[in-house]
Amino acid sequence: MRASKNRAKRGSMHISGAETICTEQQLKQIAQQYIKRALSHSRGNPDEVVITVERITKKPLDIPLLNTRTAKCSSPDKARQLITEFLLGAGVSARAVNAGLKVLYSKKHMRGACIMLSVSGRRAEPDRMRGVRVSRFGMTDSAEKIMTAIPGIKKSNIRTVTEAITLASKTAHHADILAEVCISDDPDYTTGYAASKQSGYLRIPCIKQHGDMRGGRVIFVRQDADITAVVDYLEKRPVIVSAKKVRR
Ligand code: WAQ
Ligand code: MG
Repeated sequence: MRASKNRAKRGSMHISGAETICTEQQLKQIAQQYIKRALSHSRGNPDEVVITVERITKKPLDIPLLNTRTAKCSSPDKARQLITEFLLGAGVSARAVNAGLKVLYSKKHMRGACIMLSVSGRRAEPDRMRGVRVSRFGMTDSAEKIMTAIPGIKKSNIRTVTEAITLASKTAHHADILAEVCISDDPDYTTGYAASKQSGYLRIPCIKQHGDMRGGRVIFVRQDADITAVVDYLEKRPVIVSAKKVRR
């Protein structure tokens, strides 16, 4: 689902988006939920809502759910420090960390993610205005049950966190991806995350100020990554995140 608002002269503004994998039987109910979501979003009222449904013919790849931790963080400054430490630990260069932070805290708003080369800090996504939209991912029921048991997550936020961890688990699974950082563009959602296969999913509270409409996602890839293959994996490869393979 994607919802957007028309703005005079400035083109359309992205309001919200969501994606999942479901059975044919679940389709009607999920489409209804997505339309409801599109029409009641904190970023505003959309002028256009697009629902795309596609049959998956390839068997989804079964990948593990990332482990979750929550950082102690009480300000965006501290969050920047935590993000920096996380990324350096994942093998991202200081130069690429700074370039990534610039994109994450920029006023420019994208619908998808920036793909950044982890040594040079060069942006490699084919369309810089749109970014790369990670899609075709879902979670098994047993993994969803684990999500509801994570301590410290408000009930009303479980859906957001579940979707973010599913996306992050898919992203982190690719061999050419070193790490990902995300800040929600919802003005009332101030917890972001950093994730990698090695370190798991680190929730970062107070990553931005309440009321801030900015947000973004940056995916750091190996300097010599095959970008076309990475983008194809992120956008097209069906993936199911399952709990049975959780690493502890
Ligand atoms: N693929 C790539 N980038 C995306 C996607 C996607 N499917 N969805 C959103 N983005 C980018 C886009 O630039 C948005 O502006 C930005 O990420 C934020 O998207 O554990 O809600 O959907 O509590 O607002 C984090 C949860 C929630 C942390 C993140 O992101 C936690 C969130 P949003
Ligand atoms: Mg959002």
